[in-house]
Amino acid sequence: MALLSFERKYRVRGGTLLGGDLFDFWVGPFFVGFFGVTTALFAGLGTALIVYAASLGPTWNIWLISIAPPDIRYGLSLAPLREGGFWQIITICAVGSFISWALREVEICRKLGIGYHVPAAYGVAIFAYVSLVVIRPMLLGAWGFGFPYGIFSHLDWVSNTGYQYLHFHYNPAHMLAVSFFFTTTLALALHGGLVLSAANPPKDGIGNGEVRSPEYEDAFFRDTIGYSVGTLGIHRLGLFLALSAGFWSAICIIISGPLWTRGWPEWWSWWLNLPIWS
Ligand code: 07D
Ligand code: 07D
Ligand code: U10
Repeated sequence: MALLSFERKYRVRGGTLLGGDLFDFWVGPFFVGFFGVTTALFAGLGTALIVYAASLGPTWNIWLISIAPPDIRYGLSLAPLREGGFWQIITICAVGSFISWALREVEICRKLGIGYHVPAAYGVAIFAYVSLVVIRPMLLGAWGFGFPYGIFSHLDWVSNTGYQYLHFHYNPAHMLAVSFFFTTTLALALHGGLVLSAANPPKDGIGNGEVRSPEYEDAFFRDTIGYSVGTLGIHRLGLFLALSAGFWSAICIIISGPLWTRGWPEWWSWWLNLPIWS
């Protein structure tokens, strides 16, 4: 079915979680819904606050604008607007709009009668963000442990936080996360390559450019590595790899400080202390 006639068929009422029929409509290509409105409100307010806080700062240089969290001495209390309070309200707006966006995705899934895999996956990204600006700061007792909202300043935060633990690469959860990120790109490159190779075969080769079926894709990997994970399986694997990358990222930063306060290389002394060496 062509996309436009499909849209006519499925663009009907129902499936919303909140608001009933009130916001059950589309604006151009966008489904609105109750959570579209809350997304727009949170994102609009958050963006306006970023622009306003930037207007008070020393620069309009897009790379250097930075809205910092409060000083550590404010602990978990509210800070004055210009001393981190903007960061706190912007964080509330960000969490509000990310969660609204996920719930809007859920409503769209319900309308279409498809699974909730995409919003669940986005939930892992939200978890990683919340682990940085809510969970870890709360465990450490101050909002000041969150990262500043600025393009370069957030990179400084990552570097400074990394060196606080001497050598962040020795964080075992960071190792898992990094390996899952690398594996995700490997899997997507293999999958994209394989699908295109079957959909776009050479015109002058065996088969004269005729599009190949999934059996050919299976056969390629059976011939190469002795096993094919299958056409549905590669998508399950891809989702698992990508979500694991985000999940272990969240874990690696939550445990840095709340669980382990020394340098990460020192954590590995358990290995040297195993009784088998003595
Ligand atoms: C391609 C989808 C489109 C999204 C884009 C990002 C904004 C920010 C805000 C001026 C893949 C839109 C950007 C809305 C403008 C202001 C105040 C997604 C795609 C194009 N980072 N990070 C970037 C964010 C963290 C790190 C780029 C956000 C953590 C490193 C962009 C968050 C840590 C590097 C950006 C976030 C961290 C970057 C490209 C939130 C650990 C880079 C992002 C909300 C995760 C790279 C100058 C990209 C860079 C980069 C945005 C969090 C580390 C500005 C929104 C604190 C090491 N980050 N980041 O393509 O070039 O994402 O930085 O958590 O090297 Mg970051
Ligand atoms: C948090 C983004 C969430 C985004 C959301 C959506 C909008 C809308 C609108 C475009 C999690 C936002 C949407 C704003 C935009 C429009 C229209 C994603 C998030 C909800 N590291 N490291 C990681 C590597 C080193 C350090 C993660 C590699 C050094 C610290 C990942 C290397 C030191 C932290 C990772 C390396 C160090 C990390 C990031 C190599 C510094 C973290 C991915 C090759 C000296 C962070 C949860 C991530 C983390 C993190 C990779 C090096 C420090 C696994 C490959 C040794 C302090 N590093 N790192 O988390 O775990 O994405 O955050 O050297 O905090 Mg690291
Ligand atoms: C995949 C796939 C597959 C496909 C695919 C894809 C994965 C099976 C079939 C998809 C993949 C691609 C298309 C490839 C490219 C994608 C990427 C590289 C990922 C990154 C994506 C981007 C960078 C694009 C990001 C763009 C976004 C997020 C859109 C931006 C949208 C907006 C600004 C509008 C947002 C909509 C909202 C909030 C809800 C509805 C709201 C409106 C329409 C606005 C109007 C609002 C109202 C009516 C409410 C009132 C609001 C008020 C009052 C608030 C105002 C307040 C103020 C203060 C301003 O596997 O194969 O093929 O294609």
